[in-house]
Amino acid sequence: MARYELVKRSVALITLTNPPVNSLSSAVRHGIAKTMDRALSDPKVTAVVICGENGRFCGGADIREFAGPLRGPPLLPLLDSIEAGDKPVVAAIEGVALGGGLELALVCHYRIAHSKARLGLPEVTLGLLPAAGGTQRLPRLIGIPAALELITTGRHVSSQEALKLGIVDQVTEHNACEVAVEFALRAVAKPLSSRRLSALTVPCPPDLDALLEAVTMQIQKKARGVMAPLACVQAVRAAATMPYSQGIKRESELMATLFNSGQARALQYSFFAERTAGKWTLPSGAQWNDTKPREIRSAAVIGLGTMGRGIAVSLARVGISVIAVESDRKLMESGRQMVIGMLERDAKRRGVSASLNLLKFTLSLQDLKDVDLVIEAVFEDMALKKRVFQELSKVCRPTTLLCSNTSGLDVDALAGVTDRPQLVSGMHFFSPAHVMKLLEVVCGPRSSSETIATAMSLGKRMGKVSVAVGNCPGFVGNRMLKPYSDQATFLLEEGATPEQIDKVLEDFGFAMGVFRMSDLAGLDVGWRVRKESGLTGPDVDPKNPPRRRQGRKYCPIPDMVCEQGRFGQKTGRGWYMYDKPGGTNAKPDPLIQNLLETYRGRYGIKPRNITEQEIIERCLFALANEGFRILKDGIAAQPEDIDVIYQFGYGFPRHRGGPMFYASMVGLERVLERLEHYHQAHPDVSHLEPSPLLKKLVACGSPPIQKWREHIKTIHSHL
Ligand code: 3H9
Repeated sequence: MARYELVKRSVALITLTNPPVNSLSSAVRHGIAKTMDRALSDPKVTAVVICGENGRFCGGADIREFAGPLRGPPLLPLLDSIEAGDKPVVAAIEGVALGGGLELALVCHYRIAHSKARLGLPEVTLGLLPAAGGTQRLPRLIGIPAALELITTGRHVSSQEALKLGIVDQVTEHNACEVAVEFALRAVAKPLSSRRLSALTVPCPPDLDALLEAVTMQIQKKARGVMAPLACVQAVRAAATMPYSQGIKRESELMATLFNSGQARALQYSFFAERTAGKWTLPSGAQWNDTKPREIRSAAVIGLGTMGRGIAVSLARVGISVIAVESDRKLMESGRQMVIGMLERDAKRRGVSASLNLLKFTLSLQDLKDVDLVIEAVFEDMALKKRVFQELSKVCRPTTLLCSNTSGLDVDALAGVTDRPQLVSGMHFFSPAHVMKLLEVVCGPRSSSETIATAMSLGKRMGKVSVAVGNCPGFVGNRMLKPYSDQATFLLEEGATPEQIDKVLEDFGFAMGVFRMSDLAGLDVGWRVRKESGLTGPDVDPKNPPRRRQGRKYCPIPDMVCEQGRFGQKTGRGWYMYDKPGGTNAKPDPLIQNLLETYRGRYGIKPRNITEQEIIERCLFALANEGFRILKDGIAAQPEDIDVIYQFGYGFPRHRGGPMFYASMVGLERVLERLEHYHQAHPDVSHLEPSPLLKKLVACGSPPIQKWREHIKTIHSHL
């Protein structure tokens, strides 16, 4: 776990060996303690170099160990003892020095970084703070403002930036380890006292209080209700105002509070969920690690609406040549302007040149003969999509993969009109597609493992978090959205207002409440879907719209809002009013208040006071309940997939883990009991009826979320 060698006769080279990221597991800490003792006690050794195996210095504490009791030597005293040693220690940083890895480097007396290395203290993203002295040493090294920014955001910096900030002493293009050994030999005769960061005084800015206040306000605005960044500010304040020995105590106290919080558990769960989500398995048994994806060099995007434009940009900026197809010259020209503008802005932001030469625009599908993959992004209309797929099947070479950016239509029905159903899958992007990180890869029953592997790997290449899902109406994300938003509109009928519901959801941590999100997405989208599915239309009596349709409870209020031409932000009116069409500043609208009062009066509904607890429970437990159904139906393979989809596609707060993790934290028994309660009160709302899987899990003693899979594995999977 820590290898020891003597090099150049007098330098002890300690190599951390815990693949893949050389995290500081108990065995590694033990290894460091042992090898450091050996180096410090061996008179032949004049200096020490610490490096990591396989070109990675260290990815920090072993996050998996946080779930159990502490074993092995604690990190902080171990690091303090390295710094206190009387032989120079040099960190040779290749790959990454993150979290505890950077804290280890900070107790070394010198730091040499490879030019491609990345450094940072990302503990805050795991709901923690750098508790092995990081909050106390970094400010002493680079000053309060810079340290505060790095610690509260968890941002990684390049080695070049680290050099500018003063975190590292030298950046090299060569083998960092070899350079560090030479450096160590030169450092032998030099005094170490000024290299021990804990002994330095903090360069304290005169306006410390104002600075900390400003950062606190910024955090409260951006990360509402999130504890860790605020604790980081307090720890840095301690560094600025207390001697090291007291500051470190404060750091530990703050860490203890965070460590035991639900937020830290949720954020660490989220870290692993994001990685687990990429590991798909199909009913055939084929899986992520035994199926080779095809290489995609060229792709086509059909339709240059909002989605198509974002998809074209996502492809081109990772070096894939793109043919974009539109049906009419005017649309094609405006699409071209927008795609070029988006790519140019994106390239400017990233400091690279825009890959405009990769783009081609055409009116003819005939031009797609030779592309490797097509992503269809036309209107959400099955007949139209089928026509496109039929045409593609004729035009493209037989090996071209055909994907649909549908948000919920039957991918297998599209596959069925082609000559290559095994090469068809869904690639459901989220709007705006070049910004949003989520990609649902929809596996049809006939999609081959190579098709899924290729779509998943293409997603990864485009920087997306890709999740494989089964084929059913709405897939995972949009299928779950329905009960969630239905509950919100039923609550309006009963006495709530859009702003009340949104405030509760936003205080919970959602980026946007359900009504503000609908206004942003456009209310006409859902209206069109409801009309197409026969739920509303010209046959409905506008004066007395029925509240039961197709055998279920139905809330006509969203249709009534649309009938007034209120489609959300784009029309300047929706659930809220805006300064102008396209405005984003949502204000409560008395007309909506009026509409709700008239509606309740018409149906004799006596408005009641609705509590925050009821809003949370009805919206979020209904959301999770559908998640349990999705798991049982085999549309998602594991709860982590659902949670990742909700975090990256629907603004579910990461520090709550996602709807399924949230349900597990509330307690499955409690969720079941509340759903039963609400279903009793609303027996005509089927999505409030507790799902069989939820009941089964409760009957099995509510196992932890990581064990749910064992209770669903017998069910037929669509994945
Ligand atoms: C800390 O240090 C606390 C201290 O301040 C004080 C304590 C007292 N532990 O991301 P990848 C796994 S908190 C355990 O796919 P990449 C990961 O799950 C820690 N496991 O690779 C995956 O497993 P699998 C602060 C870890 O190349 C595999 O390694 N540190 C850890 O895209 C590959 O990971 C951080 O927050 C870990 N620390 O990215 C850094 N790190 O193969 C967290 C990774 O089974 N790590 N794994 O799915 C990262 O940000 C990225 O993993 C890294 C590599 C950039 C290092």
